[in-house]
Amino acid sequence: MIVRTLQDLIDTDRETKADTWSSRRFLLKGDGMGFSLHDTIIHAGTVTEMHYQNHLEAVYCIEGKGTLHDLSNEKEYEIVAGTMYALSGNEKHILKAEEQMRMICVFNPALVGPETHDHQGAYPLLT
Ligand code: 9YT
Repeated sequence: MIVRTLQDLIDTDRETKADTWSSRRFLLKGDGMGFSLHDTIIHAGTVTEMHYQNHLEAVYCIEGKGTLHDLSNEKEYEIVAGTMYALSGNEKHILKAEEQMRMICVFNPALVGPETHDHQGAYPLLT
């Protein structure tokens, strides 16, 4: 069994910081669960373009408010606490955070640890 608190992750190698977000990674590939589980803060007033070409991601918003723009079909969605989105088709997308947002993110396959976005807004497939 694995038991961790958010405090166990902060300012360790399980926290990855980018300009617009900070990702605290509860579960990674090495934990052997087959997915990774993150508690991610999206900073207020930021715009992040992402395109996870090598991973499927589900995102559950538990705090804050923003807009999700699906660039594959130009649809826009309001994202508030209690809303989930799943990038089931590896959709390229833009997240605009009107307020600080807190998201629970699940990645399949699991991230290994230090991944951050490349120039396309993707994570590399690490082994
Ligand atoms: C919502 C989102 O995708 N934010 C970017 C960070 C990423 N999800 C992560 O690694 O936690």
